[in-house]
Amino acid sequence: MRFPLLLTLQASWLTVCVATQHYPTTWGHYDLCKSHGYTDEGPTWYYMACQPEAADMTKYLKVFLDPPNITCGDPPETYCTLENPYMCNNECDAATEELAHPPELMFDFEGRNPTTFWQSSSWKKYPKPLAVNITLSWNKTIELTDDIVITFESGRPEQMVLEKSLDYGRSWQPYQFYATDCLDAFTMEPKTVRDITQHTLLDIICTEEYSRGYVWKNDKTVRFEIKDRFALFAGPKLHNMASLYGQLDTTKNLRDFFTITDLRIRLLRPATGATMVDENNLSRYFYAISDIKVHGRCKCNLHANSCIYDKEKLTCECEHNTTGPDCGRCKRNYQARAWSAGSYLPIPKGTANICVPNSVGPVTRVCDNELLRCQNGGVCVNNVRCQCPPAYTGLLCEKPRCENEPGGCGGSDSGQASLRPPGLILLSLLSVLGPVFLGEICWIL
Ligand SMILES: [Ca+2]
Repeated sequence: MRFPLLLTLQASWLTVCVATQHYPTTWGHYDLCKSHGYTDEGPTWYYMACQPEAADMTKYLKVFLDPPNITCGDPPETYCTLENPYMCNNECDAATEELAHPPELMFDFEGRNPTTFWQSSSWKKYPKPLAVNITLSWNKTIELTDDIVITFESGRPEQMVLEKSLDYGRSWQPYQFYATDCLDAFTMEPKTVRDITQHTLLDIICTEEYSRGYVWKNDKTVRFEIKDRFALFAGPKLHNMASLYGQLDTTKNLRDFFTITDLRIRLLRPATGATMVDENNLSRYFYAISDIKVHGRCKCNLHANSCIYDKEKLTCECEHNTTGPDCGRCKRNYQARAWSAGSYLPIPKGTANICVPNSVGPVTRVCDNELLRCQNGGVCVNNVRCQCPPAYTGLLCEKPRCENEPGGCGGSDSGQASLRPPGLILLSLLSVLGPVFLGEICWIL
């Protein structure tokens, strides 16, 4: 998963080093987290959160079923439809490729007709529950960026739980409960994602939205709504992603909510389409899933904008002198201050939180001569503050002083437009693009 974006960034970087004389030719690592563009006033930098591109994460998972022998076809079995007990032409035979329904068919390219799907053996042991756990493991922390969508080829289950793990499957928490009758199945009041507010976003609900029986045959999907939850902060059309990222930057619980290492789909009761189970024809009852969508990105703690898949493992390509699978610690000899995650917010509000060489000594956060530069001719004093020229103020001398004066900077002699650092112009405009869902670029600030 080495993304073309990285190459693009490096290419534009080379161009820009030549083109913009007032920037030195060495930027250290932080330059990988900004890209080059043009405005009417000339070249500019787009600063972005240092994170890999969102992608289809089903390419990188391992799937485990429990019980392991629950897949149909060994021995071969014939199934009837739920709607019509006399229509029994669904044959499953694990030894015949065209009639086999192995788990990998939940993740192959869909869009063909007929669809390909995994199928369980039937409910032969009724009334003992037909329970199946499907575990998806990435062996890497992933941040979800879009809805999880499970498409059932048969009726949707009458009871199901979607669970997540943040510690590689050692412990599990529910994400959402699904049932035809939430009170009966889980003693929970039925709710929908529309009942959730900013204050209750972390609440786990039971929903009846995705469990209607075969009379609603055309509706085959079960969903865990990520975008609707994002919309509570970013607005209905996710036009204000900056607001969401501001929340993510400061609220660990919220970040963790969308972060997983594993997902587990617990199928607890198949579709029956009726109150009574037909014990004379149990081959009508089974699970079949044609597709599972999981969209997300490697979690790299905002210290990498690329994630590679090598030897069946995802790894962040860490920048900022960080290391570890999630860039979760400073490299050896770069521990002059405690490790900290990067920021969704651009300099000067946010910071790359670069790990600092031991030789530098304790650092207090504000500026250095190489990476967190004072702007507009400001001079960094002892890494503690920027000494600004008279026309500028702000932590990194990023603000024209005239902005605070009566009449603002409208005067003809302010000269701010041409001196203003490239990269801070147009940034708020670009932030509305909501690049989590644009696919090709990291989010731009
Ligand atoms: Ca499929």
